[in-house]
Amino acid sequence: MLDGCVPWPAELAERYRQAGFWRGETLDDLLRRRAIERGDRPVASDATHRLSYAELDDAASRVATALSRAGIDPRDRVVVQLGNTVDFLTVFFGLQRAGAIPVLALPMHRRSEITHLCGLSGATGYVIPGHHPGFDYRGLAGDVRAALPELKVLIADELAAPSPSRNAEFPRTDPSDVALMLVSGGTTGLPKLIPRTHDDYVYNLRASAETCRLSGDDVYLAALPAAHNFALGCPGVLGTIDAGGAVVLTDIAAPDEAFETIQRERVSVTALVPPTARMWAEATAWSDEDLSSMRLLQVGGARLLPEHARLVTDAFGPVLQQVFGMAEGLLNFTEPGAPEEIVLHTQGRPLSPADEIRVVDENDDDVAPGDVGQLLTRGPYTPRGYYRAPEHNAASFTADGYYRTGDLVRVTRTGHLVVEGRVKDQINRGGDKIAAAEVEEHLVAHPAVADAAVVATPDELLGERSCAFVIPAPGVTPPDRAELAAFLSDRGVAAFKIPDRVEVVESFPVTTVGKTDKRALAERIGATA
Ligand code: OOB
Repeated sequence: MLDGCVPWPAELAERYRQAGFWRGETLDDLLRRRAIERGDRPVASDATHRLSYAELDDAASRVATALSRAGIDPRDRVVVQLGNTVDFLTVFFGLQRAGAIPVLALPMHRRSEITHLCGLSGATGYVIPGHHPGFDYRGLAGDVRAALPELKVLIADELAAPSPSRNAEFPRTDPSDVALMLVSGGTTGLPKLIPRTHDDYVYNLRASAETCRLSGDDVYLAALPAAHNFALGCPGVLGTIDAGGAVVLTDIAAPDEAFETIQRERVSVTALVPPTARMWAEATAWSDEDLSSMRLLQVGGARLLPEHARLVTDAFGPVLQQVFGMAEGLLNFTEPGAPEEIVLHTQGRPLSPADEIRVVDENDDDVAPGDVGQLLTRGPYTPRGYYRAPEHNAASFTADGYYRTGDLVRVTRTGHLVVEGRVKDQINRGGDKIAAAEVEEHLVAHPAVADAAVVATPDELLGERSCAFVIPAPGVTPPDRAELAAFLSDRGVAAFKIPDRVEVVESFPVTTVGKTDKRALAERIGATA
């Protein structure tokens, strides 16, 4: 495995192979195989492009050839920042064919995040869209290159452009090596990278597709960013391609547009975060589009309240599937057709028979069955460490390789998980994850801020929003939200991380061990909101 990664123990890896979880197949094998079997069948479309399996396969070869000409070598990391367009897939599979490793940044990441991801991954390249309505990615790339002058900036549509020269041939990648890196939601200063191997990720997407009973007849709508694990491989765009189906990509999740797309393309499966699912459910009341092709509506990324789950089933029929997953691996699904009791009130059951789950107290002792505790997990698609992060790994994984999810769960008698809260210092803003510490570090860089503590506040629509408590530096005018928002934007912080609310205080309440008592702070907001 690539240097800087933590491999699974050899004995366990052998067991995963023996049991057939790891098939020795690469993501490139997957596309090549489907291209032979399904040639002219449609694989992907967006607002302006439509590709067949054979065309995607060919585009992947062109991109791989162009990457290699640009000096991208096998095992090089390449940060990819593309929205939901066909280019996302041609670049993703082009990198696979060239044996390079996509590092999947989110479209909303900005200078601060991208510079960090390029630096941490040691990326040699950074792929951006050629044209993007509403945001200047070339300008962003210029800013990033100011910090990392060696970085090669590559334009997605130029990579995929037809070329008269012959496509290069590339050696096959080792299936036990890293196929891609996902960005973690993060709990500490800056996002971490999760290396996912071919073996683990092919299993992840194929097992997800099986659980969702995907077939070549399915049409998957990617309305969440394809760079996010949920829409990428759970089963997402990759699971759909593996099943021989078709993928429709869009950056617009608003119901008017999405419903039109569902009707036009006969979409059968999609994945949403809870606030969008609720918006869609409400919108069915006044829409007259034919949505009868929808057979599976996945909702995950943040807690879906039972009353909102009910809204969704009332609006769309019995198509709801709750998904509790994480970029770090473990996925839980409610089974299609499961009783309402399960679909409305639980976040699903672990995907794999080899997923190991522990629910523990603060001493890492198992809680009594059915009690709430911290979820630990390991298994065939849950990596053993973040990339180049030994110190962080020591805190995020147990000595015997369990990942500490930071989620508080209980397990029902049927083996389904219910998410009850979390212990990690993170805000879940409608599915977008914000590491409190990351935002705090930016805030204290402001000359008028002596200290900062960022907490979640309840929100009717998003579930949570962020509130920054700040202690002003002595003798200055305390900064207000507008001032701090502008400051964070200037520092290149993604917009969703900018605190929704700022409260100026003289001091922070402290716990008995002298740490900032964030729970007490959050309660203060609860009282004044
Ligand atoms: C998904 O992945 P991430 O990496 O953005 O976030 C993972 C975290 C979980 O640890 C949990 O705190 C929260 O998001 N979460 C949920 C949830 N699904 C995720 N909390 C409550 N209920 C749920 N259904 O969010 C993700 C990855 C793959 C599939 C689905 C979601």
